[in-house]
Amino acid sequence: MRPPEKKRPQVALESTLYAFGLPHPKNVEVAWRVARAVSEKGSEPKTFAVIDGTIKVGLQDHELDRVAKGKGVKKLAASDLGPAMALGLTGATTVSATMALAHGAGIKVFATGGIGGVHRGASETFDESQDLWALSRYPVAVVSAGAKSVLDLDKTVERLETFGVPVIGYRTDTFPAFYVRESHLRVQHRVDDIKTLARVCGAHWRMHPNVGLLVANPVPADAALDEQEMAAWTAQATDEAAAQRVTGKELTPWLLRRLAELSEGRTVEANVALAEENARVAGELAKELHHVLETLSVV
Ligand code: PSU
Ligand code: MN
Repeated sequence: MRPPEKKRPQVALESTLYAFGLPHPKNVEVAWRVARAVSEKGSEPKTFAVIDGTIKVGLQDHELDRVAKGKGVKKLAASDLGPAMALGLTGATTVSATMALAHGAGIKVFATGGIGGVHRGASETFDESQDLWALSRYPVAVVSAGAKSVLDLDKTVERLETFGVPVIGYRTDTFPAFYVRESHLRVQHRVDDIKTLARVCGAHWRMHPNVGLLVANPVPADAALDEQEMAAWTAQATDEAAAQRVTGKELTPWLLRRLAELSEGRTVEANVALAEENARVAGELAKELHHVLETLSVV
């Protein structure tokens, strides 16, 4: 008899990035590319969504298609999961929802584009992403290109600290600014290889078994956008959103769409490149973590 096949380590992927962050039909292609990037590193990609009230851990082609088209698809944060299940809704999961579900499914590593955070003007609007709360609540390592640069990055980093979420710069000394490789914010800890990154995750969970980690992985250099140009577009998009009173769940997708217009599609290209890169790192990390968690005897 053949020995049972060894389970491949899994990587969680979110679906809001596709449904609300990238245009159709490009988003379907990107979803495939991101999943392939995980597979090529020897891990198994699992894209999360809620379809007609049922939680999906891994999407079939027609399910991904439905979510990517976005029609009748809700944007679901962690707090929306219960209502979505009970009410039979269909929705894409954000970072917060995907962390909650990944944790439930026993998946320790998750790749996204950039997390949500504290929005500009938050001292007035109080708009802070549930992603920050989820990071403080679920023991999952989230690989992202920092937080989306439409946010107030200073305040986002402060919140991560308040919530006790370690931010690990992967091959970087500064907190990446999503489309831009660097920011003026220094990370507390820098790690340059996957083995060490996995050891950091393992040790963190020994100390804090219920808290996530943010792995900050800069956009690849050849896809990065210019800081000055990005700052100008972001300021314009933010002002327009405020003038049009775009708030709540709509704000992040609205800003991403507007930046794509202003940059003539360049932000979309950068977003795709960084999402794929994060998937590669997450794929490697999941494999390595497998060994670390096996050998780290948790007492
Ligand atoms: N990363 C991207 N594009 C996105 C997102 C992440 O490259 O659209 C999504 C994530 O799902 C994240 C959400 O959780 O944006 C944040 O939304 P909000 O600011 O409303 O919490
Ligand atoms: Mn919000």
